[in-house]
Amino acid sequence: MGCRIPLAAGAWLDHEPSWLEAREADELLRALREELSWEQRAIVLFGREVLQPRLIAWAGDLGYRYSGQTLEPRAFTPALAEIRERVRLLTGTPFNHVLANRYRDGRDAIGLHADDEPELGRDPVVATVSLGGTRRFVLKPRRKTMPGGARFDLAHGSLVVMGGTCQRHFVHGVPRQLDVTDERISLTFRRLLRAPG
Ligand SMILES: O=C(O)CCC(=O)C(=O)O
Repeated sequence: MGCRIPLAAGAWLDHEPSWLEAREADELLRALREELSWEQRAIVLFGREVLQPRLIAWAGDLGYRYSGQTLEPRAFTPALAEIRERVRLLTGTPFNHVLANRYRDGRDAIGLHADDEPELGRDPVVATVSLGGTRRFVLKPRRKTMPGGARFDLAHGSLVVMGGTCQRHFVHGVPRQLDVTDERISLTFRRLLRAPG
């Protein structure tokens, strides 16, 4: 059974810990490891080029620009197309882009950030499927005066959907967890309204 975590100022987050059955999640993880072209890319952070501490792959009808890099349009593989359709049926959002993050172990991470690129529009819905090792998800208000936030584990086969004003008022991330040795892959589905200008 999933639950909605109510947040301040019109933001919301849904968490379905066992969205996929274990067998389906295992099969998807195996397919993604094989089908996707994984790479470690450099991004611009505080004006400096650094390697992202994780591998990425993606698929999308339009290019996606974030953190000073552009991901060119790339076809959805069969496994990505199938899971995108399932996420669309649940959320009602016609996602046209997916960014896959591969955390090789607990040393890989993604810092606190918002998915607030202009191409996503004002209040985007962003859905994340988690596969493999369990990692901690952290959501914090941007302003110290705003209440709320969340911190919970993302299990194999779970789904998180952020919506409303979440990207305007909150930042989220997956911090380093040095005790974690398992690999994790996340699929973050977005709907781009236009190509980057
Ligand atoms: O791996 C995750 O669960 C989060 C990924 C994320 O925040 C992103 O791709 O923007």
